[in-house]
Amino acid sequence: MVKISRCLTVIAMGITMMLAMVGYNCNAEEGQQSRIPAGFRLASGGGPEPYTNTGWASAIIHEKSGIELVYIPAGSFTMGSPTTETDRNNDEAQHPVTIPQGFYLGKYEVTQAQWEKVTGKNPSYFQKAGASAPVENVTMDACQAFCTEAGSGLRLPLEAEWEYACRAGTTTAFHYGDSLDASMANFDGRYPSGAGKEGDCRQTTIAVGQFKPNAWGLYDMHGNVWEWCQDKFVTYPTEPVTLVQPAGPAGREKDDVADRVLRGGSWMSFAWICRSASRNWSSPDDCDRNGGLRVALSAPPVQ
Ligand SMILES: [Ca+2]
Repeated sequence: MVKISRCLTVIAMGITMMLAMVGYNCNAEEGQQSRIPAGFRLASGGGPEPYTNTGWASAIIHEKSGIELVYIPAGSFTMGSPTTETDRNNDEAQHPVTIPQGFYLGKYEVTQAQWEKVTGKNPSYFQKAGASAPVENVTMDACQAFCTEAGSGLRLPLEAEWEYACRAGTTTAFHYGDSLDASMANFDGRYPSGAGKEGDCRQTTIAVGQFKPNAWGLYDMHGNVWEWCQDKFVTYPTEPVTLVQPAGPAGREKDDVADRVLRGGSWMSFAWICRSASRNWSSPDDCDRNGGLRVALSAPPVQ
């Protein structure tokens, strides 16, 4: 009996250790279990993600930075824009993309306060916009370093992850539909799209999260600041792509200055530049007051 009891105790300890290794915690509020990555806690109201039954939490907060991320389910989508889309560019050729693993993406752009909490500095041009405005004036290299310093596997999203998450199942020019005006996003409202009404250009970044989110709960995917992606700016393939999602941030060789991708448009962009499929690029060591970031985190299936 004693032997059996000890044996059961050892098994129970083993299971506990295994669960701890994958960050499997209990969401007391919901009475449901959610898998939470190490270095994060469950966000208020977050239970198991409702899309693909992986057990990963639907929303988590990074302990060190306070950054909140939401779960984006695995799936397939058509990347790029149809030739019928108004004001499209010819670098947006449509092609099928499969996102094999769910992942987390920042609910908001990284704010000035979050950047300063991790790095001790605030390089932003628009500091008067406040601590809740997105950090800008950051190079892609600085964003990679930020992710490394923040730790816990935070990284920049891949371009395909970004567009997939922005669309959240939509096929229109914006996740809102085919119209965009200054009541829907922070961009140069003098140049709206579709049925959007002409408005003003705010001429500054503003605090994140002031407009409606998309279907997956992401804010400011259109406008406010451009968002750096991890990969190089390349011509799209025509054949289907299955994404290889990285486990963490990637640096670059010193002499590798190939342009990197930025997405979503900024406070000074016209609406058509803020479209879901619209692409921008810059050298990884360039920065200006239009460019910031949103972080991602891989969430692979647990074996
Ligand atoms: Ca943005």
